[in-house]
Amino acid sequence: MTKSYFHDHLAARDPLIFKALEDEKKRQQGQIELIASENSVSLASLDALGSVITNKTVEGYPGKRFHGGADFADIVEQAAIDRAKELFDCDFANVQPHSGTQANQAVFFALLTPGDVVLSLDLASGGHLSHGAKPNQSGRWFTIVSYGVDRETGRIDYENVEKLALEHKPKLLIAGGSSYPREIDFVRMREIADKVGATYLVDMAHFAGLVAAGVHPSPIPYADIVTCTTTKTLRGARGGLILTNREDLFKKLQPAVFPGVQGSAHLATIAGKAVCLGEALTDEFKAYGANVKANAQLLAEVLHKRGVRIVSGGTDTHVVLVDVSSKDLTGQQSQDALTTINVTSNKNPIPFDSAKPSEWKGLRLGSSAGTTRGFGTAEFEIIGNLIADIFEAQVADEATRADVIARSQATVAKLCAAFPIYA
Ligand code: DSN
Repeated sequence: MTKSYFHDHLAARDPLIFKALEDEKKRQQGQIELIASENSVSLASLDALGSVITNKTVEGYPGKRFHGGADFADIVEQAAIDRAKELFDCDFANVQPHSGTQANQAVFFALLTPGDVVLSLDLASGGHLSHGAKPNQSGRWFTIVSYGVDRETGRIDYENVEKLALEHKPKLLIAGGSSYPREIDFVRMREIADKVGATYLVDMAHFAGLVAAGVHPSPIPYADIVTCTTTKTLRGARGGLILTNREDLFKKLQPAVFPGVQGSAHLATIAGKAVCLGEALTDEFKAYGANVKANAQLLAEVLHKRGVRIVSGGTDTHVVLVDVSSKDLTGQQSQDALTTINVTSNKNPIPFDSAKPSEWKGLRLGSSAGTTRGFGTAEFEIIGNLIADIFEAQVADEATRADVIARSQATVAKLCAAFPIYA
C-alpha cells in the first residue's frame, strides 16, 4: 500500500468529493434550515461518524458476535443501548436500525405476515411512507387501513380510529408520522389497540428529542413498541432505534433487525448515535428541547398573524405545517420562493390534499435546526416575517419582488453570520 493511503486527507486524494462536501458545508452555514427532519449534529458526533470503527464488521449483538475483535465495538454499542434506555426510561433498546424506515420494517417483520391488517395515519394527514404507503414494502405486502384527521380541527379523529379498528381488526396499530404537528393521545390509542387486541406501535421519529427533553409526553409507558430516528429533534447521527418494555416482543425484534432485515451493524453510525444520546441526557439538551417548541409556536403565531393558514391552528412540536394555498401558492412554489432567499423547506401534502406532489398545498417547516444554531424567538419572529414577505412578493410586481428578495437575502446572511455553525 502506498504511504498516501494512510496519510492523505480527502482534499488531496479526491478533490471532486472534497469540494462537494466543502460546498455542502458552506450551503448549510449560509442558509436557514427549516426542513423539519433535519438538524446539525455536534462536532463530537462528526468525529464518531468519521472514525476507524467503520472498518469493523460485526453481526449479532454485544457479547454475542459472529466475528472476532469486537471488544471495542461492544463498548460502543452497549453505551448506545444503555443511554437510549436511560434517556427514554425503557427496559430494552435496539440501536442497529439503519434508519427509521428499517426500524419499522423490522417491527413488521417481527410481528406480521404478508396480508395482515395494519391501521395507520394516512400520508396526507401526516403519516409516514413506511407505515403503509403504496410504493413502500409496507404498502405492497400488507393490508393497510388508514385513519385521518378531522377536517375542521386538523387533529386525529379518535372516534374514527376506533370505528376503523373495530371494523378491520388490525394486528398492528401505528401512531406517529412525518408531518402531524400535534401531540397524540397515546392513552386513547392504547385503549383502541386493547379493544381489538392489536399491537400498538408509536413512531416518534420526529418528536423523540422533545420526549427526551421532557417537553412532550412520552409514548413509552403506553405503546408496546416505540421506534424513532436519531436524526431529527434528537440531532444526532442518521439512523433508527427500537425501544420497548416488553421482553417477549424484544425477543422477536432482535432477530428481526439482524438477521431479519439487516446485515452487519454500521458501527460508526452507532458510535454517532451513542454520542447524541449522551448529549440528550444533559440539561443543555432539556433547554434545547424547550426552545425548539417555543420557537415553533412563535413561528406559527407570526405566520398566522400575517394571514397564512396553519394546519390544525398551531403546533405542539417542532413542526409547523402551513397551507400555502391561503397565499395563492402551491407547496412547490412556496418552497422555490424560500430557496431564492436561502431558506430551506419542503413541500408537503396537507390533510385532504391532492395525491399529486405538484398540486400539494402544504409546506412543512421545523424549528429544530435553527434552534441548534442558537436562534431564539426574536430570530424566529424575523424568519416568520421573511417567509410571509416572500410569499406575498410572489404575487407582487417584478420590481417589488426583486426588492423583497434582495432585502430578505441580506437578512438571512446577517442571521447566519450572527449564529455560525461549524465555524
Ligand atoms: N420522513 C422523512 C421526513 O420527515 O422528512 C425523512 O426522515
